Amino acid sequence: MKDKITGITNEAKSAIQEVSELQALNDIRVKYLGKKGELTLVLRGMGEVSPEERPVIGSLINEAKEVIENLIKEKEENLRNAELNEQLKKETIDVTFPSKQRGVGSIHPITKIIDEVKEIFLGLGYEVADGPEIETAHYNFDQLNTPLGHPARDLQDTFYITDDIVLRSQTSPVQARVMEKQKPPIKIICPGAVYRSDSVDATHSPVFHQIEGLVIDKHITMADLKGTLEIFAKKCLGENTKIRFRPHHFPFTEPSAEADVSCFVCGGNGCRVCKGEGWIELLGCGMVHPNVLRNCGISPEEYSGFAFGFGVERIAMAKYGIDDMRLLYENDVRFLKQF
Ligand code: 2NM
Repeated sequence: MKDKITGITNEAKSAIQEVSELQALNDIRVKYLGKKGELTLVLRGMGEVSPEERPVIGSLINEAKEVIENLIKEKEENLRNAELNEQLKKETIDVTFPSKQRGVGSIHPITKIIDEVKEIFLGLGYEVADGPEIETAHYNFDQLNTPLGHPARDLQDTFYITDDIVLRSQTSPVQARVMEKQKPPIKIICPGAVYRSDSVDATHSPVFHQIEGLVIDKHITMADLKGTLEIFAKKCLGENTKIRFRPHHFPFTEPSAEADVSCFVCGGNGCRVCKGEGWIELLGCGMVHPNVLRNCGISPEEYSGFAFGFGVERIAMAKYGIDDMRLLYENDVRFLKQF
């Protein structure tokens, strides 16, 4: 009986030593310690053992059981550790491995111009205002002294959503909204997208960007307008830049003017960029029409103001020497990276 127990124990020991998988180890547990396992069978055979030997054999069986159980437990721990190590090895991250290179983007030239202009006017004490791109005809036209029948309201030029709702054709409705809400003094610029029913070509796009400025206070004159635009032109295009006004017409300003700047490429001698003129058209401007002030609840007897507006794309094209507007919307990174 003793030899049988020792035999089973040794057999179990070498089986446990050789096993290399958890499932097989569990089979060993069943084989030796299970309900029908070999040690259990020996225990059942105790009837054949003499009464005085029984306690001795009993404790030998228990001892053998404990030894096997401990060996299995130890092996199980070893196998689980080995499995974990194997998994960790597979999942190792080599932090020295070169990473995938992602190209760093760049600021779009349109955004760059808008940021520069904002910076200049914030420095002059202006605030930045914005408003809806889907506007009512009331704010886009009526409030701005652009009555029914005016060519700017034509279906050919403006995107109508209904008779009364349009995609804004300029950012001035933002200024009309501010004038209604805010008591003067008002000093704002309004950058943003505007929409006109134009076909795409090298100098036109149905969506483009504008920046408009507005100043309303007591005693504002055309001299303030001219001085402001001169400071702006110098800061934006270089300290040697000169400015000139030509008479023009806008429904929302009176008098109105277009302002040119001396060519920042040739300094005014004439070159490819200014087409030999020495001057480049910069923006439209004027003194805010008394009707516009009245429409927005501001007394033209008490207050006056100036306004100006320009297309951001046109400035970007002149400043960066871009000859086709479509390049600004294609978003080819090889083009955009140049600015
Ligand atoms: C321009 C040219 C001239 C303008 C006028 C106004 C407002 F709201 F005060 F009436 N905002 N912007 C204006 C004046 C815009 O863009 C070429």
